[in-house]
Amino acid sequence: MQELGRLEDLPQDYRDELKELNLVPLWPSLRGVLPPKVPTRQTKATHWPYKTIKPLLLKAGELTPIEKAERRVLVLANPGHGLEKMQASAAMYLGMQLLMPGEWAPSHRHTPNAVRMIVEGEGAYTTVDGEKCPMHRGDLILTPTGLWHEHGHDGKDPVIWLDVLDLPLVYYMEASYHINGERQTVVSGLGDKPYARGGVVPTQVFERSKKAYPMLRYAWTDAKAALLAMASDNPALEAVQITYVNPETGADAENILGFYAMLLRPGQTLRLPARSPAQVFHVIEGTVHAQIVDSSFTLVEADTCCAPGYEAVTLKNLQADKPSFVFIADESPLHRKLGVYENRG
Ligand code: GTQ
Repeated sequence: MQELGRLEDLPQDYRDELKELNLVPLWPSLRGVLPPKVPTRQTKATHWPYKTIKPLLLKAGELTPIEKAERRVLVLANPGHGLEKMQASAAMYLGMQLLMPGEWAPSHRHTPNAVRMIVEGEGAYTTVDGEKCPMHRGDLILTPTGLWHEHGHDGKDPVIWLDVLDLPLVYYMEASYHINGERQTVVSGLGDKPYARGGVVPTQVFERSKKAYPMLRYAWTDAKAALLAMASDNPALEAVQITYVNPETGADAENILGFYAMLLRPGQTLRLPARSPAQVFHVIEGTVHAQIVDSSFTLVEADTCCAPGYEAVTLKNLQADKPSFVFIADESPLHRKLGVYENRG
């Protein structure tokens, strides 16, 4: 490949003059911004074991009252991006959030989209756009862009969940902001129940819901039942996987990030092809080995890891006698909408 001219090759007075006029020569940086064949990725394969996060999160519960935190979160930051950037990948943010019994995380809305994957504890709920969404382990609850949301807890034990947001992307776009609000009035008659069975949707005198986000809570019992049915009905099916979708349109549940759940059969090894989006893996049930570039992680229940884009990932269920279940978040909807999505096999 042709060596391009360096900045140092240019006379200092010329460089100074460019700088003064807010001008930059492209050629010394051209290969940096358009590297050959594969993008430069700051996202490093990183593993965040739950057993290391939980005690520190509980400690945060003692150190920082909810009023001083609003959201009591330890961010799972990718060292490849620099911890202060608080990003797991280019577009994904991950946080582990703690709510103690009786606490309330006040109502706000913001431009980034969020989801929560419930990790541990009973009795908490999120109210989104007037809908009270109970939290049970493995449930996925959406708080899409612009919708009011607040968290409350009527139970006895700490509740912990994983937040996944597209905050890094929205912040990079200079489009990230929030608005604080009043406690929401819960509206009855909303909720995911009418959507709980595939193939039928609620209808008002032949009119379908016009809501952009008709379903906000995806119960793990339903997602798991779908995966178990797929696995038992199709013994030859290699990738037993579901996508969390908008049940009115069939599109991804949110606009920027994609959410999926996967069943790994007892002892199964599954190679996921090298695709352009970065991915996050979180074990809902079981024990899974993940091979990502040069890193290999043993993920136990509630562990989370991330993988850069353009790399194959191999997952192995370390349970020989039981399926393992993995929640996956990725940047696919974003890549597809922007036309940069690739599957390199
Ligand atoms: O629960 O609303 O991890 O606004 C980061 C920002 C959680 C939330 C996060 C948020 C929230």
